[in-house]
Amino acid sequence: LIVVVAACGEQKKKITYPETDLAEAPLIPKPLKVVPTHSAFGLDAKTAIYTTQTDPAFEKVGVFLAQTIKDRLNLDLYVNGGTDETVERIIFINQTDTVGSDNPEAYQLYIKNDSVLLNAKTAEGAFRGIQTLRQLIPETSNDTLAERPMWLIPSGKIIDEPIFEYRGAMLDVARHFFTVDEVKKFIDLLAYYKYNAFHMHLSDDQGWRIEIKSWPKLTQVGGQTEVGGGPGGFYTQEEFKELVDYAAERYIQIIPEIDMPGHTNAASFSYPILDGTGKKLRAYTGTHVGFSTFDARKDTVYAFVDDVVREIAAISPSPFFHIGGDESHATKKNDYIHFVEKVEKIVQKHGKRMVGWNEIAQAKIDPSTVVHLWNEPHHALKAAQNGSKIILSPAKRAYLDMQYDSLSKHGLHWAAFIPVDSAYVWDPATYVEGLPRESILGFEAPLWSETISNSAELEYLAFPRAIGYAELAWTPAEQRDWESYRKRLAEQTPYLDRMNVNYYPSKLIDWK
Ligand code: TNX
Repeated sequence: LIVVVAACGEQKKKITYPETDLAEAPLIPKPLKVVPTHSAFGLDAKTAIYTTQTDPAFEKVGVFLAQTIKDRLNLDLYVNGGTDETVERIIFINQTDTVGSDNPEAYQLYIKNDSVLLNAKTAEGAFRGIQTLRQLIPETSNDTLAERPMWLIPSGKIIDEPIFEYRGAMLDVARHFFTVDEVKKFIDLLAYYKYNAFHMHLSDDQGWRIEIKSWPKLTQVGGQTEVGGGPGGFYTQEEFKELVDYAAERYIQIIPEIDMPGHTNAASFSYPILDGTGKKLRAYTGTHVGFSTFDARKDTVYAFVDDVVREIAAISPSPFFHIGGDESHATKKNDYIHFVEKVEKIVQKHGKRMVGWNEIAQAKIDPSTVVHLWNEPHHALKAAQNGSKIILSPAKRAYLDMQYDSLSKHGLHWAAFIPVDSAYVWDPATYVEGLPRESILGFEAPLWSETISNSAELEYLAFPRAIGYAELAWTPAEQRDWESYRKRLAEQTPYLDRMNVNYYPSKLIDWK
């Protein structure tokens, strides 16, 4: 490879690049450190991508980059191929242990006239780095600088790594079902902004969305309903695996959630033996919460949970399994605690770390269990004192299903109206008073789907706010600034338009 770099170094024709400023590039999330050198790398048809080949994952990252460049610019770049005649410039994706950080997602970019060097310790870090590179490719090429069109990438150095190890978004596919393709499109958008976790809310009162082979009626019956009376739907295990793989190629883990012991009407309606309400069961397509519960004193219920966790764990590489546990208003408190403690053992038996909404901290949970804060900080504080890590999703600030304002077409407002600025101008790390920084696993933006049922509606609520949340979870608070952010956000329109994203055109942003 040294040879290739050297060969490329001997430029055939001297090009006079226009002055650039890497520090002004509209990158989101904003990188930790940017040092501009005011020249450019000319991405063109004679650019080749080389990667470290001792780790095949690095070559895959190179192929991913080549594919995005092909889709967008229609340039076919070699990955670990090409000859002296076909290669004049290179992008080298390099595995190295010396990126000056222990963070597995850290990367460094050195952008010069004839080479881009992307250093990362892991393929995951390299993948985050190529998102930065993608964001630096300009909309239009310069067609007069050389014999071929060149897309000028501003030169300089970027040193980057995230503040949070967990940067997630959630989609509720239970209230309304979203197809495999709709979910993939959302994952693509999340990957571009360096998310690394996608939490799927797979069951609720209104629907059960994942095939469980040992309990087939869950999908045959419970999968056929959704809010408003639509047809519902579910993922076969093969389809779920397809999503897991698709996300994994983007270094995003999928965290499956089966919500219990409340939010379980669809399961109990499919298998009445699970029910703990004693009331007459019927399919539910409304939007109330808190009326359903499993029978926490029945062995069959735990045999059921064991089967469900076992089957999902087997197709879910994420170390986490989310058991929900929220709003179990129809479960007696003692039963609830008993349930959470028993289910934690089941989750652990199948090799996973339990995650649950903040109510689970009422039980005696293991320090390895993660508490997902949404409404009651004291639960999270108590769990943190006992050693648990916390995922932060405070509804007033982080819920993607909250309306922007009273005129918003979709969404709810029980927690707050969340305009684009109030979604951005706060600090997750200090939001919960008294919660130590070491206890924070990360941040997640949940999107509940009572009021949305397709990609366009999903995107109206998620974008642009999910873009700002990506920055809250990646960039240190001292480096975040609303005025800088709103300018960079305005520059996302070419990407969002190219991706056909139905974002909400907030008046707070001077969209390009
Ligand atoms: C509360 S947040 C819920 C969900 C609803 C959401 C709507 C949480 C753990 N439970 O069941 O969908 O509000 O915003």
